Amino acid sequence: MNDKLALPVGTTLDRFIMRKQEDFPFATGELSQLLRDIALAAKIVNREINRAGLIDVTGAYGQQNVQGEEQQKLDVIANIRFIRALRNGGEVCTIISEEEDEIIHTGNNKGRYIVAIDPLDGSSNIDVNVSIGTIFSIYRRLSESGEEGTMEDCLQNGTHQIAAGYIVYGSSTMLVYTTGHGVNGFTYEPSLGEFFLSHPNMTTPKTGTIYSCNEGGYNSFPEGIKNYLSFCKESGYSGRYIGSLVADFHRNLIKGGVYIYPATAKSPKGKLRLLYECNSLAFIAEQAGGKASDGTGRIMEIEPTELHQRSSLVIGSAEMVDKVEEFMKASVKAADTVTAN
Ligand code: AHM
Ligand code: MG
Repeated sequence: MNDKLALPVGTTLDRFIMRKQEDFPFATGELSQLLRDIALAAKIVNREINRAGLIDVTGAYGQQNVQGEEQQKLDVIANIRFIRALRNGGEVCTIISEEEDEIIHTGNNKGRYIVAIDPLDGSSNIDVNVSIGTIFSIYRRLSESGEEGTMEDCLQNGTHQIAAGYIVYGSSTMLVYTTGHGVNGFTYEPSLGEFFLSHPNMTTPKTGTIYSCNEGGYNSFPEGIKNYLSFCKESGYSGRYIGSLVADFHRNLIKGGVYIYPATAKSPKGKLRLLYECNSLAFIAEQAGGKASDGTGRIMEIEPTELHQRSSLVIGSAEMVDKVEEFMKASVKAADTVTAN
């Protein structure tokens, strides 16, 4: 990291974003404003989450999203809050959301940015006071300004992200983001209504001893993943699985570990969404010195072909992700040998 970019712990998110912008010549300030819009919506969603047990926002909304999953009321509320903030901000021409079937045109056709968002991740944990999160990716539009954004704008691979981040609504609320120059984390101070820099220049340990995986699906996991899980157990690793991707990822980012959601019989292409979940966290993982793979190759190089595309995900400490890929490769080789014989 460039020292010139270092700012002290306690710097407010707004000031931090503004100061970073000053370090980039020709920056127009639009991306900075966009990040601030996201932070504002995050504060509002945080407020709703914090009083979830007291007001009527828990439980099912009574509808399914495009992927046939039951929407929770807070899923819907968070979706509305983020879309409203992004629409009002004016920098974004098009939004894609895990909760929406189709592309959302904001009406700001001069907006230079595309946002992909999972407004509230970890739906199954909403009603039980367990950490949940928001995940976002920002891309520059490819189409001409002045028109609505296009499908091509939305289906860019992860290497084209210009910023990505997440908010974890946990024991404290944190916003972590990257613009491709390292990763910084901010903790929310509710009485002041501000995010403050608390985790500057976050880096993830090269390796760790935590694996996070829903082993309920074990019987239908690929052989390579089964073998890796046996390796984890033989090595005395700790299993830690919250069931909220953001929270599991955040813990592993800090402590060192690997999160695995492989293909299963129930979700043959994996459960997690490439555009709303995998790419964003992959960008952050790589910026922090970690890795993200689908078990065979780099997540950010997968060319998306549809909005709600799913992928297997192996993400976290670089050496652990490499190890999973090794086990995957070895199992394919072993299967090939058996077939050849
Ligand atoms: P969601 O976007 O509908 O909340 O689904 C994504 C979540 C992840 O946060 C979490 O890691 C995973 O689904 C948990 O799935 P499972 O219950 O199959 O372990
Ligand atoms: Mg999700």
